[in-house]
Amino acid sequence: MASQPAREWLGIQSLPGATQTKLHELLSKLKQEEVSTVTILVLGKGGVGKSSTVNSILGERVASVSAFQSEGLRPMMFSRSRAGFTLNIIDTPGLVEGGFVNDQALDIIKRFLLNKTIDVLLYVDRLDAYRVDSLDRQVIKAITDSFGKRIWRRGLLVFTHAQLSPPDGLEYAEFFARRSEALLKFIRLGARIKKQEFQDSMIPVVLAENSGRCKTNESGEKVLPDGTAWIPNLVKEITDVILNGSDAITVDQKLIDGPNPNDQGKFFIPLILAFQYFVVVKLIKGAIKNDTKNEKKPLWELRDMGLANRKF
Ligand SMILES: Nc1nc2c(ncn2[C@@H]2O[C@H](COP(=O)(O)OP(=O)(O)O)[C@@H](O)[C@H]2O)c(=O)[nH]1
Ligand SMILES: [Mg+2]
Repeated sequence: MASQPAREWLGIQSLPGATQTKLHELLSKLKQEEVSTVTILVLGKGGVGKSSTVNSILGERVASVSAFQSEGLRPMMFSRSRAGFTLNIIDTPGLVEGGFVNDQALDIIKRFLLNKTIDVLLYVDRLDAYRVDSLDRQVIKAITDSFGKRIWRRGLLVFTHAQLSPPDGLEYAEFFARRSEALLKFIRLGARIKKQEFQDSMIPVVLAENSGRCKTNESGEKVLPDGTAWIPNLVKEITDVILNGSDAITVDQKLIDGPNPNDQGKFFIPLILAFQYFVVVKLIKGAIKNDTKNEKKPLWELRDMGLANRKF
């Protein structure tokens, strides 16, 4: 798929000055580390705020936002460049349809990503959901099966709708901690990551509030209930993930067609079975051969050979 050349990132100028300064600092930090292109993949269920978050980061209304999940089927990549730095953000349709993971949607996303390198995965969900269920686990498993476990080393969990009043008189921090813990546990289970490994490289959890009614600070930056300006905070976490020493995920044909990247070993199973088959067939054939050798020749055969004349 031909990708259009990156447009100048004008949207950044619509963000408050304080945010622009912080973003520029982060971009130069990346450039110092010789990272000049960053590609962010945004995944999650439908209606959780993926497109809105893309728009918030870019400072432009480019991804179409809908309250009623009538998203298109195709992923969209928005590319913006700024001072020699290119940011690609890939917005995707929701991964769930009718209560199940939509494999077709996932397939389309994988094909779209062919020959692209994913630097960061933003897994988006709502903060104001009170339960995680088997569907969350299925979605996480589907992502893991498609891109491999290691995509989570490049993953960030983003909770939208961060400006909420927790239910049941819970403190905000307590509610956030519980919600994070519940979803992180599902990521660990869905991706089948060992507990220790998971704790050693904790997936960062970041809050976002895309609503136009989000509170702002004196500089006009949208803030979380604790006063953190969330856009620079999210971009900072993205930068940290890029520099955390793990590898980016390059999507090649092998990853798309190939065996489940988590089951590399299983690739050999057909070969092993074929090998066993040949060994067994050989053994059986050998056994039959021996049998025929040892077998007494039937009389008719002896007769045909002219050896049994007298006997008939
Ligand atoms: N209050 C609030 N609404 C949001 C937030 N993010 C998204 N929405 C709304 O949720 C609906 C779905 O958002 P959208 O970005 O289209 O979700 P997507 O399907 O995951 O791309 C839209 O009506 C958005 O305006 C948020 O952080 N806070
Ligand atoms: Mg969307």
